[in-house]
Order: sequence, then C-alpha cells, then structure tokens
Amino acid sequence: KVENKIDVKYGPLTPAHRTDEAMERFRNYGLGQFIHWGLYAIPGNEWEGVSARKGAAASEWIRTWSGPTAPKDWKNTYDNLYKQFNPTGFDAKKWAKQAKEMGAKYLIFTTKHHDGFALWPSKYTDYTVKKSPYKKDIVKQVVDAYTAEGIDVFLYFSILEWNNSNYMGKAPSTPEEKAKFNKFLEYTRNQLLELLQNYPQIKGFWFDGTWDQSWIQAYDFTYKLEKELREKHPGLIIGSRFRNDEFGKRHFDSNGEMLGDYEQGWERKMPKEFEWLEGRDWDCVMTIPPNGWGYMKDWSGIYTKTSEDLIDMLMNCVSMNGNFVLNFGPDGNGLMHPGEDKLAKEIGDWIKINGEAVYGVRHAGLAPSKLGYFTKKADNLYLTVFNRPVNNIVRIAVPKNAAEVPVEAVLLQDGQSLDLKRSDIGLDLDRNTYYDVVLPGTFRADQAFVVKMKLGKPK
Ligand code: JFZ
Repeated sequence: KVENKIDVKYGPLTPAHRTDEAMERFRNYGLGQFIHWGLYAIPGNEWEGVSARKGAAASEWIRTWSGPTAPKDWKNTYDNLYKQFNPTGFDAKKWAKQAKEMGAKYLIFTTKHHDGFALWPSKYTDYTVKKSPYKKDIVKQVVDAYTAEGIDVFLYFSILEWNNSNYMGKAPSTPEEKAKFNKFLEYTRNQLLELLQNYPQIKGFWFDGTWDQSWIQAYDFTYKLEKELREKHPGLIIGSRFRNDEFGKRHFDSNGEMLGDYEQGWERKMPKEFEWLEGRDWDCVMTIPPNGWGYMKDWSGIYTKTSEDLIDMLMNCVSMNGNFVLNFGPDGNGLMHPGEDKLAKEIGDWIKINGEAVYGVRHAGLAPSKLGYFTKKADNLYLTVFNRPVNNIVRIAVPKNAAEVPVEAVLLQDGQSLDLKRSDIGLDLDRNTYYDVVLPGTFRADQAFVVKMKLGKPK
C-alpha cells in the first residue's frame, strides 16, 4: 500500500470491486479453460523434428528461438506456416463439449498471439486465417460453440506483434517512428472494436504482450481505448495486464490501485496467502508442461502435471477467491493432445462429484489446514482433503468466539454422515476451538475428497 498518494491522471477506470452481474459471474466461475492455438501448433515445439529446448522454452515462442534447432530464417519459414494451416480435424463443438464435461465455466481463447496471425478474418491485416487453406473464421466457431454450451468466452489478444513492421519494442523517438507506431495503435484499436462487433457475446478481453516501452508510453491512448471498449460493451471485463499509468506503473498504478477489474499477474503461480490479495479478484493461468502454452508434440522427459496436481491448484485458488484457468494447446489439425484429453476427463469426473465445493464458493476465513483447502458457500463449509490423516481425524481449528462453528458433517461424495465432536486437543485453546470430523476406519480414498460441514451457532 502506498502511503502518500500522488496525483494520477491515468489510474483505474472502474471501481476496485465491481458489483455488477458480469463481475459476480466471474467470481463464481471457479474453473476456466485457456486455449493457445495458432501457427505455432504446426511445428508443435519442434523444428525439423528436433526440440533442443523442450521444457525450457515455450512452443508458441518458437519463431524467436535461437540456436541450432531454431527456424533458421523465420521470414521464409515460420511466417509461411499459414500456407499449411488447414486444421481439418477442428471441431469447435467437440472442444466446447469437452470443456463443459471438464467443468470449465469460462474460456480464454487466443485470437492473435505474438506472431500476429489472426484466427479471425480481420479487415485490418492480410495475415489472417482467411489467407490460409482453411479460410473459415475460427474465432466465430469457438465463440458460438462455447456460448451454446453455457461457457462464457474471453478473448486473449496480444498487443505485441513480431510480424508487424509498425510495431516496435522501444519507445518511438523519431517523427517517422512515431508515425509508424501511431498507425500500429490505430490498427490495434480497429482490431479490438472489430472483435467486439463481430462477437458481441464475449464477456471480456485477456490482454498480453503489453510490456514494451512503446505501449507503456502510449498511456493516453490506452486509457481512452479502455474507456471506449467499456462504453461499447457494458459489463466488459478487462484484467490488470492491459495498461499502465503515466509513470509507467503496470497492473497497479502509482498509488497501488489496480488497473482493470481483476489481478492478472498470476501466471503459473498463485498467491501464498489470502491476505496478500487484499480482497482483489484474480485468476491464475496454468500450463500442463512446466512451461509452454502452444502445442507440444512430445511430452516425454518433462514433468507434466497430473489431475491430482491440477485439482490441488484449483482448490487452492478457489479457497482464496481466485479462478483457476487450465491451458490446452491443440495441434495443427485442431485436436487436443491425448494427455490433455485424459486430464480433462479426470478433472471432470472429480468435479462431477465434488463441484459443490468448487463453484460459487468464497474464502472461508479460517486458518489454513494442513489437510487441504477450505471453501465456503452460505452456511456450508467444505474442506477438500488432499492429505489424508493417518489417525482418520479431520481436525478443524475455529477461532474462539466465532459466531458459526461446524455442527454437522458429511462426506460430499456419498452423503454419509460423519461423526463430529469437539476435541479440545489443540495447543492454543486460548485462541481456537477444535472440531474433529472422524472418518470411518474402513474409508479409503485414492483421490481428494470433500468433507462438507453445516455451520451453526456453537452449542
Ligand atoms: C505470456 C506469453 O508470452 C505466453 O506465450 C503465454 O501466452 C502467456 C499466457 O502469456 O507470457 C507471460 C506473460 C507475463 C508473465 C509471464 C509470461 N509474467 O508476468 O510473469
């Protein structure tokens, strides 16, 4: 927190905690799906069959790789991949159905990544899907299919463009550079208005590639643009990665105020403690491989996260009022990696049983448990147990004088009622009261399970 506030002209355009319907929906999503799809799906993390940088570099960045296995002359190699882009196996309805089965409530889809290739037929550039053998509008198919499944769609949009001669990483200095970059800004504005116009069902934008000085110094333009986008599309949700203030402060302005509707910096990481967030909304975006968002053909030799890992992260996020967004990188033909299919199925199977502890829940306000994660909804308290206690006792510390304490407990997966008693076994009885939920000795679990408790007045 900033002590001495200064005058910031280009601070937040929306309140720190929006209370409108769109934002309330966002808070209840719990689980989202990210999809990175573009020309990089064709090489799939390998160039000419070799991947010297597996796991160490992200496959969607292959155009910029250096070293012996890099695309030698990207102008004649990578930038021509669009001529091969013909994903005949692509079926947006199939993706949407899988996402729904997995339990995703929103999708973030790459309309255009850093390479600049647009998956919709943009009027403002030739470098789009329309020029590929596939031709058809991919963004439209995705937006329609997911919307039809009841999954909200957010569009990922990279500002940074490697393939655009008007884009520059540094601040434009000469009049020529300034003129070029102004053209780029107009182009960006046109594309964004085009996306809003073409796909009015979308709920928000997920911006990326906003770290270069050229963009940072365009704060007057970006401020007005954010305003315009919001006016054109009431309820639009934009994260903190879009713009900065006039002092170059990104995500948060110079007074520590969040820029945008939710904190968008939790990339392959999550906050350690709820308190760090100071009540802000946020999402955590996560890859299955260690790093890499686009398609990676070969998963051997690197650690890919298991469904147990991912469910653990999901519950960790929702226990701290965040959404967890799992990334998929379909191949050049439009098919998910078989490993992704497997994980989607496993997560979906788990959520079908335990989803009550995932959706529409909030931070429970209890001290963290070593056994797992607490979530809360109305007068229900959930503890998703990942570390099964060997003494079969799920012990819960409730602050002394709490108005509500656990009064009943069941196993969420089958509704069987569990013994609940006060134990007073804790070492800090001056501060906490201890409640013990006793698991039946015969109970076995090979995956995380949820203890659901009713809260009521202490007896
Ligand atoms: C960006 C992209 O470069 C990447 O390809 C992917 O699309 C990802 C979702 O976003 O990568 C980032 C951006 C920001 C951080 C890290 C990686 N960050 O703030 O730590």
